[in-house]
Amino acid sequence: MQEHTKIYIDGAWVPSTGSGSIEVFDSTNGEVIGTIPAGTAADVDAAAKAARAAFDGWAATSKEERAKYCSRIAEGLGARMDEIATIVTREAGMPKWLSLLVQAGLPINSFGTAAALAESYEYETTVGNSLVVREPVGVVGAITPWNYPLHQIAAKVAYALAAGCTIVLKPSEVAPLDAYVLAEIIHDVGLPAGVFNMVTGSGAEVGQAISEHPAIDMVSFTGSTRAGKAVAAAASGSLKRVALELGGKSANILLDDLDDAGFERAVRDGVGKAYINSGQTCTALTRMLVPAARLADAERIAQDEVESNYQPSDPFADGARLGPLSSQTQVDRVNSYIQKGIDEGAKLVTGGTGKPEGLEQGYYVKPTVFSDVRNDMTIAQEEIFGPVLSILPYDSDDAAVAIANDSPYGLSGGVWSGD
Ligand code: TXE
Repeated sequence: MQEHTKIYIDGAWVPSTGSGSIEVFDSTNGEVIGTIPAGTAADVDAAAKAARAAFDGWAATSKEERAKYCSRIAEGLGARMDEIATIVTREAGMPKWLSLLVQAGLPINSFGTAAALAESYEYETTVGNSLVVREPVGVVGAITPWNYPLHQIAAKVAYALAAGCTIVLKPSEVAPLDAYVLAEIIHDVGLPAGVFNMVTGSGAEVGQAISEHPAIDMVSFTGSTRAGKAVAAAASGSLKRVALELGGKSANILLDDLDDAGFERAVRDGVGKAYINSGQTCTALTRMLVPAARLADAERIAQDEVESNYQPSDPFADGARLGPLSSQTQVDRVNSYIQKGIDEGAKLVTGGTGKPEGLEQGYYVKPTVFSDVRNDMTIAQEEIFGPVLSILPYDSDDAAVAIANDSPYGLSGGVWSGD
């Protein structure tokens, strides 16, 4: 049980001005594993002022100095990898062995890459008789989600620090415990006060306050489309820069020139690319497009792959491939999409609604495959964010491309060919 009672502002652990707290749940059994302060707009104001005050000094540091801090943070994360992987597996449900590589590994990589980039980047270039100078944007607000919680934080914080920006971070209230590890490491490496600040709390209060705050020059957000729109609207009042990374409904096109072995390999790989992190991945390839003549083969292979290799289990168990989702809210959301797929007439190949057998505790759902999906069905248009794969038949390459592009999303994509 981790009871956090402080937030991090101006180089110090301080209490929130509010009195509320938010519970954090263990995805494997639904138990409370921690609490964090429900921060307030006043906390964001204090953090933004600290970041503003620290900005001129931090922006003026040498690139070597900024690289040194990023490297030290990477080392600090490296020393606590196992702890980070365990926390994120509890928060988000990814199998522990994979969490070590991805959830703990990627943040180390980000800080390491940022260190190298800070040193090698050309801040000044000459174009004709002009000198182009690249400067840090200022104070950056970072609002992050729960699916790859520390990776999403690192992917914003590391590069902002390297560029000479100062930061106000709001981690996801669903998966905030890993962010405390990072803040502790940042404190231990002695980053100058005010360069990094962390206010925990809800999106509606803390996220909104960051998006609105006039002293914050840019907001970088990853999360739902709904919240992204709220961030962009709130940010417009101060005309700050906004970077949004929202969802996806990406297509994986299997072309008709694949031989049987290639087709089987592509279908099995495609299941994995839809199911990684229990489908809680913005780039998940959730629409598999197959030649109509091979639809039955695709169903048979996908069913075998899911039933042989992707049965849900405790993510800490040996050989775990598919853990739970991150919250009861997501379980309800994913089950309601599965029900919609059934109601709208898609063919249920495997899975369905409800709890998998023997996994009544925790946020587990049944790994599901639908076939004969039409692209106008809800399950082909909306992001589900669970282990739910839709297989769609197509008649020609052009038709496949048209189906792939017939989506409000545009994040990712895959193509398999024998050539
Ligand atoms: O995310 P939220 P939710 C998608 C995915 C998922 C759905 C719902 O489809 O099923 O979103 O997830 C903060 N102003 N993705 O509702 O709420 C919030 O506190 C400012 C895809 O749980 O968007 C958290 O820090 N901030 C995505 C962050 O937004 C606000 C990853 C993300 O949570 C806010 C997550 C507001 N008004 C969900 N409201 C991806 N791209 O990978 C919330 N937040």
